[in-house]
Amino acid sequence: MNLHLSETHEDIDLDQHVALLRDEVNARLDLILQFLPAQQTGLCSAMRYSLLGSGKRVRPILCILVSEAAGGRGRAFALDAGCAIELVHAASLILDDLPCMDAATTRRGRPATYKKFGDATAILASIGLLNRAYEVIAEHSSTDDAIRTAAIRVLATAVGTDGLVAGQEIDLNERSAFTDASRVEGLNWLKTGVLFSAAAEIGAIAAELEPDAIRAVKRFSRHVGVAFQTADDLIDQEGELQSAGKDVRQDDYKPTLVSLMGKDAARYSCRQRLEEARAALAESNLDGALLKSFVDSILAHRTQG
Ligand code: GRG
Repeated sequence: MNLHLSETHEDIDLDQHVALLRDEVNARLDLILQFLPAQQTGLCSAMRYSLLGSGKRVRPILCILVSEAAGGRGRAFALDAGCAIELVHAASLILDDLPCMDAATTRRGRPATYKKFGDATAILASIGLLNRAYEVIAEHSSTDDAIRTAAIRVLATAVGTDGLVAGQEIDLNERSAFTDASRVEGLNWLKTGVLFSAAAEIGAIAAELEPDAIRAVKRFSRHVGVAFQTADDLIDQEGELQSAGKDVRQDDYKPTLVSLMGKDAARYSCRQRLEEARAALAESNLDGALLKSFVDSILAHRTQG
């Protein structure tokens, strides 16, 4: 679905627009993982199972909304690159659930990938999704090489030793000793913030924004990503498996902002982050009304006391 650019953002119903974006992303993800009949192996099934479950698609929607806030420039690329980010996210969830990591049994309301396909196929499916992600961006031949290269670089950095893998290593092997909320926030940045930031930055790159605007978009998404992880920690403590669609109370023996500061202070921290995000968005000079409402909508239910 394309945003009708003649409409002002105030005229657009956010929920309806986000629902249409989610449908558009889901349809694209399905196409991205179409395999030829000869390739229909357990591995391909595991990749589709992990990707095409009931994810909220927050990261691709963020990527597309940034390009739409810039007038829709580069939107087709933002859609595919956003989907690539969702592939990376799905790859990370497969690994995170493994017995050697979080040992979670349920994801998106159904058995974790390793529970259904076994550990080995789950690991291979994660690697398959990760590589398909880079392929999707590289294949977008109607987009300039410089834009595709920049997007791949941002995504690779987000996955690597300044991002997800570093966050996961710290989570598994260092976090238990944390007593300081700022160290937890640093970890939240690596585990979750970087991928949010990559999504928004790639949307900005797709729209060919000026460097100052890209920096403001990155600041905006950094605050959103860190707040999202704190909200996720609140879900872990307050949610139920049924509504969360995944195991809860996984963090009972881990330091989180919630365990170190208490629920009210964690909520307050989310609200502060939202304020910072709004300020950064205003500095970007984008038409950010929908972005702001979207971010409010994904965080609001957890940040209210
Ligand atoms: C090599 C890709 C790769 C990763 C290796 C395992 C790992 C390092 C990182 C895991 C990081 C992780 C699981 C962070 C948690 C992020 C998070 C808040 C997940 C929940 O996101 P939602 O709520 O979930 O967007 P849905 O299911 O809606 O997509």
